[in-house]
Amino acid sequence: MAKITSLSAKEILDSRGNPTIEVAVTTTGGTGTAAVPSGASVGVHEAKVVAPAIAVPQLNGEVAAALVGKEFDQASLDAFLIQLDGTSDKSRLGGNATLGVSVAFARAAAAEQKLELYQYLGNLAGITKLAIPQPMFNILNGGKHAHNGLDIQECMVVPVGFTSMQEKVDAAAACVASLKKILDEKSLGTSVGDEGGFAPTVGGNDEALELLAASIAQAGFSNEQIKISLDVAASSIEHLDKEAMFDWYLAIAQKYPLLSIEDPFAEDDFDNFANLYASIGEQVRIVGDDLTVTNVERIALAARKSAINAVIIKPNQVGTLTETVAAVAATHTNGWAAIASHRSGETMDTFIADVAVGLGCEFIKAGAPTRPERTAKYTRLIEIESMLA
Ligand code: 2PG
Ligand code: MG
Repeated sequence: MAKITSLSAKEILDSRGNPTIEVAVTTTGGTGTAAVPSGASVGVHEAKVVAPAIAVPQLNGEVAAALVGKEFDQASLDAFLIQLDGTSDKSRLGGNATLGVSVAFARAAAAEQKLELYQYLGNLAGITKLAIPQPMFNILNGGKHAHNGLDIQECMVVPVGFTSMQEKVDAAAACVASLKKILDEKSLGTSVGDEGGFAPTVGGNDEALELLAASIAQAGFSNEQIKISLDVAASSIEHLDKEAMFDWYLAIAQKYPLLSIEDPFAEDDFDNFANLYASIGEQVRIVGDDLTVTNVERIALAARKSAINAVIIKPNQVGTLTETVAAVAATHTNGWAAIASHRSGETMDTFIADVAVGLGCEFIKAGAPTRPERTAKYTRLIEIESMLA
């Protein structure tokens, strides 16, 4: 238990220049701050974001008054926040506000116990053997993160054939360098999207995959060393031709070293997810993000429908760390993989790296290895790796 002695919040800008919130919590024996990221491709079932102009005064007023002077552990704090909010989707205080308090408190409580955040989270989740998750690097951006005519939101390289985190980061950076060269040669443009990956003007999904595969090959890597993952973010695609996409997924699963496809269909289309899983699920991971929104009930629904075998874990989709722990546990109960994820609008806060390690996530995606708000997460993982050794 830790007694909260002060709580304050302020507005900061995220990597897109949009306002977001930073929360500071002090307990008797520790302090912690947390900055909250935000999405562009936001699922309709996610916890709601309350604008910082409203959330910050609520945090500094009502929430601080309710919490200061009281003793909590993580579970009782998060339960208190849920009750104080009083809605099913955190639309009164905001999932962004509750998460800011939840993570800032976790950091203060961890400091009080002289633990790193990932160790504190490992204790919460009951994970005894901590490991570094496999990173997925989004080096080619489309969809709502780029507005470059490419439907697919994220084309990722996944360096599986390497041992250390540093080697994986270096391999991804080598792919970025070779992709830049290819784009320059083809005069396709090397501006970048929200997550730091290139956002060239390409002819379509096939060309994007060809460019990605060429970047891997020209960097000198084999199909065994680097796999490919996609986040289609299908709910963000205006005119999704479901049949054509289904056939395309089957085709690319044959043609490329495809590790996973995230949100191949819209966020309530469990049936098409299930059809795709039945067709290629043994070979390619079918991943829920907008489908499952880090929510145990949505994960249970996906299990009943046999729709997926991996789940994106975004703490701000649900709004507290305790609910995030529960979502990862539900994912693992189904025998699926958990993929911790940043958001497209990020800050310099690296808590997602600690969440990934502490909760035992098999994978993490934190964008391209190119911009400080993205590389900060990978650098934190390198640091954690050295502490685990
Ligand atoms: C996603 C994310 C993060 P956003 O769809 O997986 O990459 O994007 O934060 O815009 O929802
Ligand atoms: Mg996604």
